[in-house]
Amino acid sequence: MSDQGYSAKHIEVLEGLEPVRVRPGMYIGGTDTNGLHHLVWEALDNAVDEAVNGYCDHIVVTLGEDGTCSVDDNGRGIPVDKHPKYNKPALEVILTTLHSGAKFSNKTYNTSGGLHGVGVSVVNALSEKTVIDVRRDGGHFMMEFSRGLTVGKLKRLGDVAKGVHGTTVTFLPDSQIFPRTTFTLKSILERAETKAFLNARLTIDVIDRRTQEKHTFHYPNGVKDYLAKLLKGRKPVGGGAFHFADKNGMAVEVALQWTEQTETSVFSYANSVYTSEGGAHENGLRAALAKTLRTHMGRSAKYKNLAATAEDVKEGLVAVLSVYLSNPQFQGQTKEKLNNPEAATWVDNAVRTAFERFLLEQPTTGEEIMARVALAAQARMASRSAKDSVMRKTAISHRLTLPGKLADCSSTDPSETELFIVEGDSAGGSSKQARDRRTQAVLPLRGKILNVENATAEKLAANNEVKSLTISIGTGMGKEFDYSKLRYDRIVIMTDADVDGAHISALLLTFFFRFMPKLVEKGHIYLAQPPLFKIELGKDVRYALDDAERDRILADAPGNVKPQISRFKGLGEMPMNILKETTMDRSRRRLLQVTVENALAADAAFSRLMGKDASARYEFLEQNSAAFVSSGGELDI
Ligand code: 0RA
Repeated sequence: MSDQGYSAKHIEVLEGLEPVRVRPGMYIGGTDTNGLHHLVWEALDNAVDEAVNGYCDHIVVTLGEDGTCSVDDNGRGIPVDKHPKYNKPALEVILTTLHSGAKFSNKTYNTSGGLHGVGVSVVNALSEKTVIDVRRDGGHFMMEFSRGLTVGKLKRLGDVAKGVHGTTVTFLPDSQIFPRTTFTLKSILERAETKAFLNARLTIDVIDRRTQEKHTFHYPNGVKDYLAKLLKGRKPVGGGAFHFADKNGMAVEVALQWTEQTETSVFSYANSVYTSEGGAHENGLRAALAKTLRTHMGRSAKYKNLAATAEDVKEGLVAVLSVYLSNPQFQGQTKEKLNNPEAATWVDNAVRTAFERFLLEQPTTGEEIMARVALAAQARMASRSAKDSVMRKTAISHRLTLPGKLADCSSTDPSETELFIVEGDSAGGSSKQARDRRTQAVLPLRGKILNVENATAEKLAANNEVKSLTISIGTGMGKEFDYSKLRYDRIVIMTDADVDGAHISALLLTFFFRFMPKLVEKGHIYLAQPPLFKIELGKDVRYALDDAERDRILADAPGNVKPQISRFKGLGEMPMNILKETTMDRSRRRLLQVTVENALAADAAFSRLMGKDASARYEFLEQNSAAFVSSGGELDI
């Protein structure tokens, strides 16, 4: 309180911020660590607003050893001249009145974040001490506050050189309000990085004087850089990202790419404020992508009969959407939803035009995006009709209804168990003997499982082999797939080392790719490598997977002994001990892990093989069955 005593204007100001101290939760969500950091976000957002409007390109956030946080910007500086209505410096009004100050008019603050309508006065209300330092109009000014009140008058400390301008807001959170007043560097770094992604010309330094750490964020490619970061560790579809910026009227910027993953990640912002609940701008984006892709697919002979939904279009999408508008309305539980209806139409129209052009100009990428959407649509359709017969059973009582022919292992710890899928009952018999009963399960499938590529969803759902497989694995399939229900760490496809065996492997892989892709992505699918030849070199017995390995072994063993070569007809005829030693025993076997680099490319190969085109199939089989894993296989000994 200043020593001037109570004047009418002071009382007005005091009443202004009193509610914030009485109910801080209403303004910053709570007084826990999240609430504490809200003060930083308010201060930072004010500085970022200056950048959004083109007046500022450098912000420095400093965490002091004394528990303060300061946000410095080189924006216009908070006005210090007398506010006509209140007859006191604008700075004072801004700091001591709710819903006032920086955002008083659209004229001064063209695309102000508007934030949650509270701003820097809330920081003042909830801080033991707030110091505002302003460089503006050739002068260097300072004013101090405490718990929402002024502490002395605005002071002019001296002159600043022509062209120097900016604001520094330094505050010490009030320990009477916050049980814990320690700032978390990591949260501040994340926030600063995002703001830098959304404002390509802005540089944000974060300095932690408690630890002497310094970080600088500057992303000249803006949301494109943001997208690149989001795509790390994911497998993108198509040759490049779609990026688009439109500054006519409302500013819209989008960077997006589809991935092989099934999750969707859309990060949307309005005036650099994160809208976790989406809203109008996000709806506009979704509508534009769905409409454009459906139109585009309708023109393609291959996809025109596929009724892709907006959900199918969203699958695997990673997107950053940033809009700037002059009067943002935030709504919803946490005020994190954009509610301006005009934003939907605006984004929809702008994105539709640009995305349509992108698809036409980059036909290869366009083709891959359509294939990705088609994959989602197929999985959805298969999953819907298979749902009742397979997924429900799996979800409700998966252990109780395990298929009779599954020889399960005794361990129920999924991290150590393996499921061997074997071809036919006789191979099933010998592998049941050769396994480690504690950790290895065997599921014999009768002959060839259904051709997944050609089957209708109904047929697939009714197929007994598919049912046994899905229930044994435990996860369900398609949209119902639940990774947490996986019953085995490794799923090993074990088929004969011949063309028929390769065909069955391919059918199973197609099934996994289409209906349980995550198992492939996460490296749970393996191909057993049963030998084709036994080569006896006197007492030395060797096994070879194929002709080439046989020849190498023979070449390495020159002349001393006459080799005895025998060829196994199939797993069923392989003696139990040999099956164990060469193919199943963890310490001696070889396994090929299916880590397909590009599931879509593999899927196309499967389509060629499994589809109706018999000549393509024949050609493919003739070439080499091992080509199924050619896009990435690892030897595991
Ligand atoms: C009101 C009006 C103007 C700028 C600001 C507030 C302003 C507020 C903050 C808070 C942190 N940094 C800030 N920088 C500027 C515009 C005044 C003009 O037209 O010059």
